[in-house]
Amino acid sequence: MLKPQNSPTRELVNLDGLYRFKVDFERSGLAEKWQAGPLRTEMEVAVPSSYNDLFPDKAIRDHVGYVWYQRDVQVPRGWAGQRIHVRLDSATHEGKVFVNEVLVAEHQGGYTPFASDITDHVTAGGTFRLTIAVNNELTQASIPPGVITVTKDGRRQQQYMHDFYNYAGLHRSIWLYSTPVARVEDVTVTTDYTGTVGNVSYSIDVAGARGEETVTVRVLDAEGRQVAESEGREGVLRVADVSLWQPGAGYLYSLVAEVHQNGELVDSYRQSFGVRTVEIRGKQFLINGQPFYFKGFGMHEDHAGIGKGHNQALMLNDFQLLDWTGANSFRTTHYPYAEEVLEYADRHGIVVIDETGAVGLNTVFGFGAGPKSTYSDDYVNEDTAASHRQAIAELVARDKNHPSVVMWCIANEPNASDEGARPYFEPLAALTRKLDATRPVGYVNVGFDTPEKDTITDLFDVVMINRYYGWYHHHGDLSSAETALEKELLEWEAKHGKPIIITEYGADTIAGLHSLYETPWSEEFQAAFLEMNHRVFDRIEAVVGEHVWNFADFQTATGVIRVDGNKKGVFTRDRRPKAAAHILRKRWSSN
Ligand code: GCB
Repeated sequence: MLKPQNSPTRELVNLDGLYRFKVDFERSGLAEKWQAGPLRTEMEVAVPSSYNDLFPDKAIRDHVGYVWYQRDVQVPRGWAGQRIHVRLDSATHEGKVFVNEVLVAEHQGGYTPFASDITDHVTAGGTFRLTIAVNNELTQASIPPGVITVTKDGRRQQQYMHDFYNYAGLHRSIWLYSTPVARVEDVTVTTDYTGTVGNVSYSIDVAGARGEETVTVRVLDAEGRQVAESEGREGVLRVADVSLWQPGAGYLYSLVAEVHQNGELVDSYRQSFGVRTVEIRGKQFLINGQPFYFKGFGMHEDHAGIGKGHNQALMLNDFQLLDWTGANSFRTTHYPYAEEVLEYADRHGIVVIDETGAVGLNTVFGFGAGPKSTYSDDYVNEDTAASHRQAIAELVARDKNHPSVVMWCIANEPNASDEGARPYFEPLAALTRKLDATRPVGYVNVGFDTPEKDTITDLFDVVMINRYYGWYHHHGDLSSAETALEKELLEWEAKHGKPIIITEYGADTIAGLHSLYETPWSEEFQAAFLEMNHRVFDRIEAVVGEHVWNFADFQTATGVIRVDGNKKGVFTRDRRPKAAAHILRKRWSSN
């Protein structure tokens, strides 16, 4: 799915800002058609942001159901004769979009964009009322899944099996944009190279065509010089003296796709891409034929005040801190991040493992009185699978052209040992490969699904495992933890003979808590914990990466092991370094 842009033939208006806001406590908004007129409310809310932490009101923070956003929108006068679209970069977790009273788009899945052609409902030069109903409910039919329970006194409560707060709202930008009638609808670019020549395979989808359109493509280098051109909706372009996209050096080309009618330019869309290859060979992960070692973090889109709202300044600061630690990569735990994050990674040569929102497909963590078995009618069922297929398809559709993305991760810590796991995951792994044959596919394994119990890792290209020896196992005993971790890693290596990435390892740490005895929760313990893990990783040939959990402290649902959130960050939530950050900087900057 193409990101909207300004081009010689397209215009883009950003609709971020303050919206009228109403929480649908009585769950009556849809029946009463709140979209039919101005929302009756004094409240306003900021877009982009999570709404949860903006108001000093527990009822709003804990609300389970719809909230409503509304604003008036002016359509530029010059857009007469064009197609006019509205796009939401995300609505978490479900969005319904109304233009005046008409429902123009509905979308499930809180971390991928959706758009609607609203030309028939608006007029160039006129205004319309944009209303968006956003639902934060997680059910068996959503990714991530969840369960809603009702207390004896009638309060609805959201339960979920993942360890981050269920922030909701309009976390990313809203756009109004114009396109020509006949237009570039999609662009797919895949690359490799032969010697010094880059091979750029492309395919262009055209929408709204009458039949006589022609398509041309041009490749521009980073300085804007044309280095290749071709005609037709698909083909292979050759780029001489190619500059590769490399980890640490994100060289980008642009492919300009143009649609012509009777020799006249009608649409122009510019897609950036990098020329690089990714390959698994034996126990190695190769980028451009060179072994790559992942150094970095699992992260979260999470900040005080704005929750999961995207903010360019905070994003930039996170990237600067990543760079300061010497990290070369991260995983988009546990959902697709804002596209601006991937664009930054593309430009700066940062390697990304791109993950769907499929987290918490596991009842072993316990749901109170909830479902006992993961793959069952009352938890992960055919509805979940359908949403999971959609989540994978939308992730690939959105992110396929990002050179920074070197691998798809289709789930985090699902139950991989129950008999339902293989029938559930086999088709999903196959689907991902069918949608994109150029990138390895993985899933992330949970600690209790050991090499013996796991039934699905062979379906994937890389072994990705989260291991907490010294924290959840052998808590505080780093010596026993070291032995146990090494033993298990050797078992994975022997069983699969594939590269292993340690996708999570970490210890909760209270910034400022110090200990002479390396006591858990102290900064000294976190540092010693990481050093123990690193000693083991360095002894295992198949280990090709280490992603610390987590980059920064983050908010979670409250729980007996969560004091104002998860404290495994090597930075605090306001991005101050704990002692461990210096350990990483030393290790990662020196090799
Ligand atoms: C995990 C999960 C992650 C949690 C982490 C923890 O394995 O993947 O989402 O936050 O453990 O800190 O327990």
